[in-house]
Amino acid sequence: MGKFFHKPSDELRDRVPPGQHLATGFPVLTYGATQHIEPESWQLQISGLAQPQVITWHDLMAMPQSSFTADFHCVTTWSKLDVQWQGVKITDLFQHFTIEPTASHVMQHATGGYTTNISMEDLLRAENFLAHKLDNQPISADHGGPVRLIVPHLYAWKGAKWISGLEFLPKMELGFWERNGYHHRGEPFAEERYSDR
Ligand SMILES: Nc1nc2c(c(=O)[nH]1)N[C@H]1C(S)=C(S)[C@@H](COP(=O)(O)O)O[C@H]1N2
Ligand SMILES: [Mo]
Repeated sequence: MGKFFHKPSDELRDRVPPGQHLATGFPVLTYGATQHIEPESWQLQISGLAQPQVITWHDLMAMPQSSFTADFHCVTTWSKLDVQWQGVKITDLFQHFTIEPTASHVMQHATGGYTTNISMEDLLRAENFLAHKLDNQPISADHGGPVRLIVPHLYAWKGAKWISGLEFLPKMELGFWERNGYHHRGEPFAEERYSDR
């Protein structure tokens, strides 16, 4: 363990949530099999309480592109600061379809069957994005390429790798880890790791 994790220095400590250690490198954390998807065959299905539609790789590339520097916190206690991504802001993506005002929550769906739930309030923030580049390169399959969701203010399980759908819901439903005992929201500085139900 000592080889792979180290204690944060003083100036970084306030960016590392309680119970977390800095990881060296960028570990891969996947439940189940890595998905291999060609960019040209990637699609995002918009469903539920929204105008149904399919967003293709071509559509995504035509949207405004942004660069992001974001801290990454895995609930298994490792964090990585200042990860460099490129992609499309959720606020820009949401210009492309209408969402019914009764939609309060969203289920993220991923190829391979992973799901994770998030509230509209937590999803619709300026710092959230669909990522397609990591360190200036296409995201590798292990890290969720060609497209994954990143929600920097929540634990990283709240961003689906190989994202394939956003389903807009009238109330909270639980995703894969949330049904298996993880917290419904997952805010790292509040250590929202496990469900209290
Ligand atoms: N589709 C899918 N997305 C996922 C996961 C997964 O198993 N499948 N794991 C989550 C968890 S727990 C974490 S910490 C991050 C890990 O991303 P990484 O493998 O790029 O480090 O992806 C999240 N998104
Ligand atoms: Mo994680």
